[in-house]
Amino acid sequence: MTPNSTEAARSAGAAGQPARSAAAATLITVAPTGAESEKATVPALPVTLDELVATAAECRAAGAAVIHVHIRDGDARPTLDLGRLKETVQALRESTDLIVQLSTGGAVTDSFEDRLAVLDAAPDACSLTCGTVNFGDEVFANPWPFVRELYARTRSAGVVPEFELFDLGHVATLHRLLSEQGLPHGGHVHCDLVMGVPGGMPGTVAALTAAVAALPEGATWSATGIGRSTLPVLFGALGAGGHLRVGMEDTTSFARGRPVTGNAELVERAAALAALAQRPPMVPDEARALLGVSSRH
Ligand code: KMH
Ligand code: ZN
Repeated sequence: MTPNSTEAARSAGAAGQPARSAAAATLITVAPTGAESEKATVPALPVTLDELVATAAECRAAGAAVIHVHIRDGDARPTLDLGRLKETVQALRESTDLIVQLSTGGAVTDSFEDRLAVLDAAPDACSLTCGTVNFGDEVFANPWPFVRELYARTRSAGVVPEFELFDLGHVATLHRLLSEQGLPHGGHVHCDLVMGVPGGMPGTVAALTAAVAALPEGATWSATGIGRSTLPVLFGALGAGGHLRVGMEDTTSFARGRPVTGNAELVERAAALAALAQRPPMVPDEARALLGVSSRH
């Protein structure tokens, strides 16, 4: 174990600094598109660059600080085309001050090679899933050698990872990563609990509490509940001092029998509930300070 990794195992806060834990303000991430829903069945899903940029601006105005990005091709199918990813990063940076977090999860059909190459689009941040999980009828594959390689590349590329945790075993893998390689670029560990995926941990307050208790000391976290677990997870996360991820990647229903009309209404609802909990949304510059993402200027 290197001195850096020893420190990481002890505390996920930056070395020599107090751990940045439960915050007074709420970090809201919007995940507007995902790779699973089809435009034909969900017309409000942003799939073109223009739709994504418009959504990003609306969600920023509603209280989002981070955008978790999956892109689509000309036929609205998920793609990891590097040219399109670079164009998307540039367009989002020009039109908003949101932290741009590219998905390295992609779709379940994407190759490991293409998923690693996402970092070449030079985003501010990326998702990094810490293990394989059944994903409905599919498998979202994240074997240890891939996770280890992706983490090493985030460190050398200077991209801040967000550790996506779909199951308690993924938390164990996060500890293993940190003890082997040390802290991420930016010096701070931030996780996202993705709950309620058929095959992953359930979207319940009991599961959230267990996962949070197992996180590295000093780590911050957000949570999102897929489908009908959206609201239980949102309320549980706010009550437990966590941050929030919302968006049409995770739910396409606003309420029973009422489809989401756009991502902004999901962000607006999260922001209103966070304000009610006396933890109003943080702006992107505050999120940069929390996550260790460097300022663009
Ligand atoms: N689309 C899922 C297979 C991520 O973005 O990093 C993977 C996913 C996770 O959405
Ligand atoms: Zn995603």
